[in-house]
Amino acid sequence: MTTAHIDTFARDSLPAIALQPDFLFNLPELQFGAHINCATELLDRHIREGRGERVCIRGKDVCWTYRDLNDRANQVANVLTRDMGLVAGNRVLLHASNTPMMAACWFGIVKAGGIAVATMPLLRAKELQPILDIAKISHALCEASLSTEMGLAAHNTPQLRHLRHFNYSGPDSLEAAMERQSPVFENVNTAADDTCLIAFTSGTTGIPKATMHFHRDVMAICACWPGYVLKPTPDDVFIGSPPLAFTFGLGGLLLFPMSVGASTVLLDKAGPTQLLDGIKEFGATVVFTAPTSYRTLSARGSEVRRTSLRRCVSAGEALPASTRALWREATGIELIDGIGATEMLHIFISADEASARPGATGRVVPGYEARVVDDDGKTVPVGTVGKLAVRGPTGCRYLTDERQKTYVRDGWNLTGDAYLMDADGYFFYQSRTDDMIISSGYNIASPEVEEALMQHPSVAECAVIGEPDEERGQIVKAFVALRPGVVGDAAMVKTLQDFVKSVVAPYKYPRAIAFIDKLPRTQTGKLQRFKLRSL
Ligand code: 3UK
Repeated sequence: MTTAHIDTFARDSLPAIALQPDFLFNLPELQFGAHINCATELLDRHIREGRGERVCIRGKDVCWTYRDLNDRANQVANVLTRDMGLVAGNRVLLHASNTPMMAACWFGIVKAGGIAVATMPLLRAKELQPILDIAKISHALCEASLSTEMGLAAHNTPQLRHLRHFNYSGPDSLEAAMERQSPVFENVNTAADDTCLIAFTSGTTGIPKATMHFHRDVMAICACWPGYVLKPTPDDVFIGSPPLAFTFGLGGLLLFPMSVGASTVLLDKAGPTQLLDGIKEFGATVVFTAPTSYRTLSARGSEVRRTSLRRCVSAGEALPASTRALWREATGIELIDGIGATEMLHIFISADEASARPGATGRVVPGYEARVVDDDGKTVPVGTVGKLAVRGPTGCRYLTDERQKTYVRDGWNLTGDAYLMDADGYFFYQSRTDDMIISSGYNIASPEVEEALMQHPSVAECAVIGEPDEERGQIVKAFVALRPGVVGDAAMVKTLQDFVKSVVAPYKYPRAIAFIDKLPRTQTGKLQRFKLRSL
């Protein structure tokens, strides 16, 4: 395939073929030609096929049709290539909260053959800096309200040559530059295997890892999970909380709705309250958010019942069976759980409402293969805990990173999760492979103890870790946030310990319990167990 990239940095930074995972294209939907620009498929196609006047994106005071978004994305592409000297293959940092303009920028970059590197809005200069360096970013588009940290990071980055701000009305704004450009642009005819986005892992520790994804990969995730599990229609209205910088959000709130010609609502702030307000205001039918958000919102189930919501997707963290039950009782809706990863781009194990089973993430998504393996990479018997290994049309390609060898073994992607598979092919999450607690020789998965604790009415949230112990190697320690009005005293410790013993095997009970106000989480909503370990 002939690349359209003039700047070949991304191609030159791919892992050696021998270190890459196997890629499978075993579905009729996965037969791709040599050239794809995913922006052409997801955006221009709708206009070409007569759907230009349908609503595409809504946000605060904004309602854009497919044609509106396409015009703006074309103007961004013209600004990038004519004013800012972008050539195909250049990396463009996109630093913004979820707004329609951020989406226009994403498509503008991709139309121009650039590589979109979206970053979480709350990142500080110190966190933006390594991203600018690792991806060798030459251009940046930044929301004006985030300009301080962006400016600090840009200051120390000589290769960053062009920076423009948007979501404001100054004469030097991106919008002002767009006004001077034509809304017509001929999308660059990129190769199916040209990189179109670099996503940084939300990694809880260490140097961030940059994962590279092709135009083909974007089309592959649109062809697999949505069509087989979510089954959206063009009349669906998508909404949710994950940032577009997190591939869970990029897929769920931008790529998937657009792949079927549906509409999406982008909220720049999407805590549980704003999310529920948004669902009501925009008549949303499909929501994407994390387990904790469903837990919080279940207290307002009767309000949810009065909305038009019909599909609720949970990912990013294990979904406790108790949260699934709570949501169903409160709202009448069965959650769609799915495990995805930045390395895999999106969800590869999941179950729709009809086939969901409590405690299981689901079955492998069509297009993917999954198995549970031992340390030698051999498949373990049904019902045995081991490491999750997956492969499919997408997979891990770290940008020049030694850790490629850890994530990919013998063509399979190892996600770092401990799972077991039952005889029906359902996959049950146990823990992160490094979060298995070994106490007096017993293997104890933190989430199982957390699940038990969460069934107690006094517990709002909790997290369980292994604490070093002379006698037992490790002991189970729980951090518990109590519901308002409940007192965290010695009697409560005893109550919770006895409760856990009554729900799961007694040896799993937390020998130590500490009460805290709030659990430490990443911006993608993941629990930071390592922070608890250092408390
Ligand atoms: C964990 C889950 C149990 C698991 C993601 C959907 O979370 C996403 O990507 P990340 O790179 O993290 C990947 C890791 O998160 N995880 C995610 N979902 C589940 N564990 N059940 C789940 N349903 O440890 C995985 O290895 O931040 C999720 C779509 C795109 C994504 N990038």
